Amino acid sequence: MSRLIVVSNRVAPIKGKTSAGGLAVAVLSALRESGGIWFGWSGEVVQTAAVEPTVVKVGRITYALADLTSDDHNEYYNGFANRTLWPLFHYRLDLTAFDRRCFDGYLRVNDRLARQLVPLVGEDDLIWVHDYHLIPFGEALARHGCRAPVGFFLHIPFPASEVLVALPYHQELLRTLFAYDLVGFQTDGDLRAFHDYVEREVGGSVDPDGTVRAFGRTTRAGTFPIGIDTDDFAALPAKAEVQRQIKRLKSSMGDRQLVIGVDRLDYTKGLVERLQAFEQMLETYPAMRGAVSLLQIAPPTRGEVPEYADIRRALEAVAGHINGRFAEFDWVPIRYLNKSFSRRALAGLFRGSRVGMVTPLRDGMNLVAKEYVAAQDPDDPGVLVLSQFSGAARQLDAALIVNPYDSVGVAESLHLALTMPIEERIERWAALMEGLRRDDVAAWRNTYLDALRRYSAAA
Ligand code: GDG
Repeated sequence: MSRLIVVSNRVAPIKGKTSAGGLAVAVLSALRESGGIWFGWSGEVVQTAAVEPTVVKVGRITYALADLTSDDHNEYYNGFANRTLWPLFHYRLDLTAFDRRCFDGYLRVNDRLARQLVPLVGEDDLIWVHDYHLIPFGEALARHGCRAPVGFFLHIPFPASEVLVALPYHQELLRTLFAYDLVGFQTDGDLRAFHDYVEREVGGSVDPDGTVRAFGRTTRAGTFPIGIDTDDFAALPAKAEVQRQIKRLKSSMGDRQLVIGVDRLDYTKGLVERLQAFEQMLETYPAMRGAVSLLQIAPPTRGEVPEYADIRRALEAVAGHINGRFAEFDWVPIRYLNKSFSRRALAGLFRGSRVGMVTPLRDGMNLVAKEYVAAQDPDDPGVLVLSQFSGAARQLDAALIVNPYDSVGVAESLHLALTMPIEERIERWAALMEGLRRDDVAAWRNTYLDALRRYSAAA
């Protein structure tokens, strides 16, 4: 079996348990199986970046870590990746910064990282590059003489071309995607948007077999929806420490029901709209006052990007407003926690909650939706309320699908979820779980890597 090289902006912690999220779980098990390298940013910002990455070998996995200078960090990471591509690809043109200097920094860092990786690449290796930070990485590899097969997977949405073309250098960026042997997207909608861009904006063409031609180059593109390690997640609530925590949660709630939301504190996750829909539910259904609380966990991320401080303030204000309006001396409607929990603790909180609210305004997939379902008690499962704008909604159609902008509609669905008879809850949950077991993270990884091997052998 050829050796795998995974490239992502951040590398999972080398030491400690694999309590990491979806990407890390998928990648680690593949690397353990075939042996290989995980290459990415060390997380360190230094004055002068070393020419070679730091290499640490643990079992069959070699971690290769590169540092960034503070200019790199500002222009590549905080700048073009998180202030341009992230908001733009999530349809937030109003929050998108257009700064050529940051784009140049992004290209420069991609080039340098690729140059650092090339000496580590062997003849039979297979390279898998992840996400929006690293779109030009494949082209940079080729520039530095790498001939190994290289695939790319985009974890976030691919936007409609009307949105994408607002980026002044969209062609310069998008042509680099054609250096890959395979470009993977989360959903058919993302793939369609990519095809549409190719055909209508740059006069390219798409063959029925998935071959895409543009800029005088050829690549393949397909849909590979990411999954979770379903059985592993489903086993977490049975652990003794998680059982203890579920008990504690239940005794804090008494007879009341809990609705849970878990999201990085990000403006794409629809947190303010979610709280407003919860408020709407309390307004429309007064019997719910005192009977249900929303536990919102929102660990802060990307604190150096100003838009993230804004969303934090907005969320605090709306949570405060709702609690001020409805709270009683023995009940608060919103429990808002601005910190992170262990994976196990999250599984316990999911298990203890009657409803999981996953209502992003845009999301490539959303793994929390899948984790919430996997953590449920098969005999008494909770209900998932899921945004139509998440990639997950394409697969999890037995959830209650909502439009997160429609607070009245979300409030109705939430009420329906809270009052749903047990037979219907079990039926919906079983249908969701069947899909999650079939399309798990191993299936995602294997389908993608098989396709990459096939296409690169045919090229
Ligand atoms: C990107 C795309 C796509 C959250 N809080 C805590 C915690 N988490 C974990 C969740 C989940 C992961 O982080 C978040 O994954 P999501 O998929 O929900 O969202 P993004 O971070 O935006 O991920 C997304 C994903 O990539 C994969 O392709 O689905 O669309 O945006 O696993 O459980 N984990 C722990 N403590 C927390 O407080 N331990």
